[in-house]
Amino acid sequence: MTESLACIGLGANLGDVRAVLAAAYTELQRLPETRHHRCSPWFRSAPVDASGPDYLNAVACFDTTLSPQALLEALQGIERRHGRERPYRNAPRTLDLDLLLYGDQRIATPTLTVPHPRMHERAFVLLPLAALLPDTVVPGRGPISTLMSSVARQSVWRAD
Ligand code: A4P
Ligand code: MG
Repeated sequence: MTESLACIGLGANLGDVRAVLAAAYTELQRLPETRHHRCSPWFRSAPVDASGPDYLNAVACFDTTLSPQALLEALQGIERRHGRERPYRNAPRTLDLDLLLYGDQRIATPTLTVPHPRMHERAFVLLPLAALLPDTVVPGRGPISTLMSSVARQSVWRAD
């Protein structure tokens, strides 16, 4: 199978969020059929469309031959190991791992939508992604530089 660049959004707003994000990135690096891992700086932001404490967010990218569905299942396995519970949509969470981009593919199945359907309107995704891959073009949405100008009023700040 050919290799694709996968981008993962990491977010947490419950518990020791720094430790959780660091552990999650380590687990991503250990996934089979993945290589060339890199992680953005970490950013803090107020919850968007949600409540609870501020979030810590980052984006990780790697090359992979895992299929998008296999990768989603691997992400959900990591979430579960970190005690993720889903009492209601957008509930505060110990760890949220979203598949943001998978190469330049557009995917719409009952369990997986790629690009992630809300990523283009969220500064807490776009800023870390741009820090890592400034030339990203979000399929169906456009260049990340253009997308960032429309979220400039959302306050997101570097956490390191
Ligand atoms: N699913 C479909 N497409 C995808 C994808 N590309 N990546 C399905 C991951 N999952 C995808 O997700 C529900 C279902 O979406 C999964 O079973 C999967 O089959 P979930 O993580 O269980 O539920 P959720 O967290 O309620 O939804 P989601 O989509 O993760 O929420 P959002 O829209 O990502 O929002 N504010 C700040 N500042 N920082 C944040 O990180 N995160 C959210 C979550 C809200 N506000 C936030 C942040
Ligand atoms: Mg999620």
